[in-house]
Amino acid sequence: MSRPHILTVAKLAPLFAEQLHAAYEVHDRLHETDPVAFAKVAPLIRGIAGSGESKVPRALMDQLPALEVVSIMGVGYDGVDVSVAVERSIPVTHTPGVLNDEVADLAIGLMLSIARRIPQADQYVRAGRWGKEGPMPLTRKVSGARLGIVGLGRIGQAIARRAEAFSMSIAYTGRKAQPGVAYAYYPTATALAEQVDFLIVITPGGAGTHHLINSDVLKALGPEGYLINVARGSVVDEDALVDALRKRVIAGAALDVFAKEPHPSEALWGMDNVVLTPHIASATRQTRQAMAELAAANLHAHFAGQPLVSPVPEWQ
Ligand code: NAP
Ligand code: 8YV
Repeated sequence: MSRPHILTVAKLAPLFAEQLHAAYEVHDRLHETDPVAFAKVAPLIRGIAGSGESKVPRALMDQLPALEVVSIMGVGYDGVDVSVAVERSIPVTHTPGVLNDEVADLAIGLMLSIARRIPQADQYVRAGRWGKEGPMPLTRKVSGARLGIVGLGRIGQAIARRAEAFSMSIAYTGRKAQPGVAYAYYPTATALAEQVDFLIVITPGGAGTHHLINSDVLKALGPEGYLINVARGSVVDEDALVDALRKRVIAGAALDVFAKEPHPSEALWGMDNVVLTPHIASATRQTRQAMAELAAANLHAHFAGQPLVSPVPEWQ
């Protein structure tokens, strides 16, 4: 029997790509790299494979009459137009759960990095400033401080568990209070920001959270407050953030995600009160392996006529 044809819509992790090549005819980003060749194979494409950052818009799905399944190697799938997939009864799958620890670890790492100025301290030593200028200025204590979590989902809860070990007081916001959760709930990000020293953002991206963190939230966080974003760049109004950092409306920000990836605003590059990482929260060999296996397992299940392992909530 002929192998199903799959279109990749991102430069996929080698771990995922290897599994795809073993089982399918893979057309590697052909719609971008060779539109003429793509037009010929488009009618054969039965599956799309992408990453959490991938775009799968209506315009692409409209060119794929035989499309049956979209598998995203990532928990976030805000780039997929799920309403079109639902209209056409095309299941969409993602990789929840297997990356909770990794993303939570990085969120805590970023919080410590910006508060204790660890990357800046490293630069201070390397530039020979310790010997010339003496000790660095004092920094901000994290243990015992007040943490606000915007989005207390799977990863948000993993962050909260780690923060408990730092004796932090924990509060959160979301669209609703969560039954059985003892942390203080605030109905808006602004109300939460007013009450905390560190605000960690870990919601999905997409229209529902677009610019949820705006100038009002940053003002509420205040000149002693720090923002950490490990969610999606779209959740934070990046222009408002740059302005707030320049004017010291907030003390600092640590960002793993940006409005335009992989080209974050250059205004951030020269700032001393930021820590910037290139969307690496889940990027360890161990976790990417687990994500790749789950993303491949979803495709294999679909083509074997088995139940999907981890469909997105809209599909459940
Ligand atoms: P999850 O379990 O679905 O949790 C999402 C949380 O966000 C829920 O607690 C939800 O609470 C809240 N939320 C949703 N819409 C909201 C809104 N409009 N306003 C306020 N809160 C809202 O998802 P997860 O597995 O923790 O993943 C969360 C996100 O992290 C992903 O979607 C992805 O964007 C991001 N992520 C980033 C990386 C990275 O590499 N940086 C890696 C993995 C994930 P309510 O339903 O109560 O509102
Ligand atoms: C990855 C992510 O960057 O899971 C997500 O939503 O943003 C990250 O884990 C990506 O999806 C890896 O393919």
